[in-house]
Amino acid sequence: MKTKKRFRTSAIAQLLSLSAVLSMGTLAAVEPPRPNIVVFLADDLGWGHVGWQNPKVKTPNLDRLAVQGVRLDQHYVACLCSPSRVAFNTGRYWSRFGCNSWTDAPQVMPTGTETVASALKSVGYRTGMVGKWHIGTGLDFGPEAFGFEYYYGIRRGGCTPLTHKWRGVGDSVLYRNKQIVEEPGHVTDLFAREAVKWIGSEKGRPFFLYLAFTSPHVPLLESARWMDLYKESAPDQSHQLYWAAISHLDDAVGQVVAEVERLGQRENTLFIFLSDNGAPGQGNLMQVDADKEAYLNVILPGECLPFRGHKGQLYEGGIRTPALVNWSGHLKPGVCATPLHVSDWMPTLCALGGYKATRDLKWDGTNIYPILAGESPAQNRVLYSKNLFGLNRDVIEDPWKLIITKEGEQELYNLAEDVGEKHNCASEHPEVVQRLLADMKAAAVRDDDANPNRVKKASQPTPAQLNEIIKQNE
Ligand SMILES: [Ca+2]
Repeated sequence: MKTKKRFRTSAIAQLLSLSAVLSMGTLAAVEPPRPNIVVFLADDLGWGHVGWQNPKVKTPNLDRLAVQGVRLDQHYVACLCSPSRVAFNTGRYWSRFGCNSWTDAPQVMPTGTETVASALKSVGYRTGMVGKWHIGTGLDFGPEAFGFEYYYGIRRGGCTPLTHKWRGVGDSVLYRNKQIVEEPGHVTDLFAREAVKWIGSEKGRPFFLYLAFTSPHVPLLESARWMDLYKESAPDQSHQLYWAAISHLDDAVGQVVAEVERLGQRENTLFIFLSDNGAPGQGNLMQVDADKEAYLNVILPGECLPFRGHKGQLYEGGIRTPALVNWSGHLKPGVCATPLHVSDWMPTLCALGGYKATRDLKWDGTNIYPILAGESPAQNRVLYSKNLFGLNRDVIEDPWKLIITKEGEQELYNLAEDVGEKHNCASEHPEVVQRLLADMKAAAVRDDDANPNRVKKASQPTPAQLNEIIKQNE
């Protein structure tokens, strides 16, 4: 039975507030635990493509974390790669940085931006990143510049899984710190190996590991070990390949968890699993210019049932992705139905790590640990998002969601009654539309206040050009 970590009566909320006030003196004297933190980020893994949401998909390691942890039923990200990553790392909406779409710009965040890694490092954490950065391809604007002591991975949008090249041509795009490396192996296995090695490389300091997989983003190439898992059960080759890649990723997650257990750190370690956007619905060959015959020529799944839409769209399928948090012995198993946002993790992890900002970091996110722990009622908040070069926007205020499309149309949905976003009720609730438009306008005030690449509006693509770019690129 679902345990909703959302308090529905004001009486309970008042009681909790009162008890919080009464116990403040006691709480203030208690040192908070400082857990190790491991964040797994999948790339293009949509709703309904993990085992705990769909028994056809074999993800035993993630399922264990989900069932024994807190499943986040309404966790929002951007509809594309780079924006979600900016928000996770900074606690701010991506639009503050002008990062409203995928980008291979050398710099995405201003030098000196406080990130989860730099904050935790400043309070004694060991910080390591393995995997896809994608928020600044320049060597001076990579993970090393934003608080990570160790880095192994790729700085741009993707690579071929076995040759580790952008679109399969040129040099390797795999780095260890600032050195390009060439080594054999599937990128998912290399990331697992590197993460496991890094975790055990030092004792003493608590650690923060950010493991951002390139999978199941195109191009996918999986061996028989993973493909055979779905030989009989997948409805088609597209699902067979996508799910094989996800099971492979799950195995990497299992290796990291096993290493943490081996080191006796299981109860001292908080695990988070997220995906940066919905299922792709894109051609597997889209980013391959060499050895095309090695890859399955299929369109990868784009359905994120029961939601509408997929990657690149603001419907739930594009921005509401599988997510969980697990901290054995600290967080009770259950389901959190509160709307949460990827920008919430920085304030949350900073609070758990004992970091206190000495200047205003202008966070849009908020510390959600009290909600996850069932200690605090859900907040009534507005979640704002600007996407696809700023051409489409949305605002969510439970249960309402207003989308302004790139054509300028208004779409209003009541997510509590219509999670599939089938019925645009904007004309039935003009007052809600007006309120949410005002919220959107207020939230947009700080957009671009940390944008190192200010782009003039005139240079942004038109909707027609945009559709073409989307088709050609991601
Ligand atoms: Ca992605």
